[in-house]
Amino acid sequence: MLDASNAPMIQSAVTISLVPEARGGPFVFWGDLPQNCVKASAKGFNAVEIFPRSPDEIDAKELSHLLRDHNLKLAAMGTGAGWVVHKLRLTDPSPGVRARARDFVSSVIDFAAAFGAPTIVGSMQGRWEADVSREQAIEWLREALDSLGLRAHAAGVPLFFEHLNRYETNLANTVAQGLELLAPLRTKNVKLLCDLFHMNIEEEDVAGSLLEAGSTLGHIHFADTNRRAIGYGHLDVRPVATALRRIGYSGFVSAEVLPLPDGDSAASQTMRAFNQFFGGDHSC
Ligand code: LER
Ligand code: MN
Repeated sequence: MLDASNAPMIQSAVTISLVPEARGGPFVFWGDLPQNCVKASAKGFNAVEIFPRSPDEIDAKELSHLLRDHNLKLAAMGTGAGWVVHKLRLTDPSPGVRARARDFVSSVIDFAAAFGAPTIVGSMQGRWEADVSREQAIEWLREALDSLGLRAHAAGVPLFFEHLNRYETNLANTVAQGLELLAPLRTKNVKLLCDLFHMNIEEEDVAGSLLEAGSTLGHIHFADTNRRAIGYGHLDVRPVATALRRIGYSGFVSAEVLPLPDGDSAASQTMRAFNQFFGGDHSC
């Protein structure tokens, strides 16, 4: 999408978690999809990013009406519940668990794609440990991303791979490692999700790494250094916004942040920051 100056438009999104087991996690709104769509729209967000327990627990017709009635898009769907609730990982030593992990991600891809939305693989990447070597885990992860990326492609949407900080995975922590992981895939349909919170921990230069991601960047989790709303921490956002414009990024910046001091305040602060850095004036 382009604005009047022909610069690609970056759009805003806010997270809604439908996973009670993830309480304490970095999501702005929790439960109550209808009420939280009303809030997201009232705050001025372009889209919502939803984390379901399982797609079977969402009524697609109801979601479709909610998005239409509140003029919202579905920015993406997360698969974190695959790990948090169902203990599924794409690199689990058990072939049965790996197969169920793929099935879970596939079910989210199929559901989200009907809304034109990509699916995120983050925590479900797992980690290498015990009897599984790093090489073996990377091979399993690449195989899974290849087949899930092809499935998403057939459904007309990308698949997002999110590299995480060292406390959550030992497979891919940086943009460079994410690009190295994706490079040999047969499909080019897997894009990087860069979460500014993880990047603040792992990257030497957050803006420089976004430039390195370039056209492989598919999605941004818009979070400050302390995982609170942008502006409640000490991230230097200006070079990040400049880097996103330089690579012609036209996706969502999505608030995946702690609901502090409460979800409404985190959402309002995110929109203030969004308008400051990505609103009409592109000079900053
Ligand atoms: C987990 O820390 C995270 O950032 C999520 O987006 C992963 O699903
Ligand atoms: Mn994230």
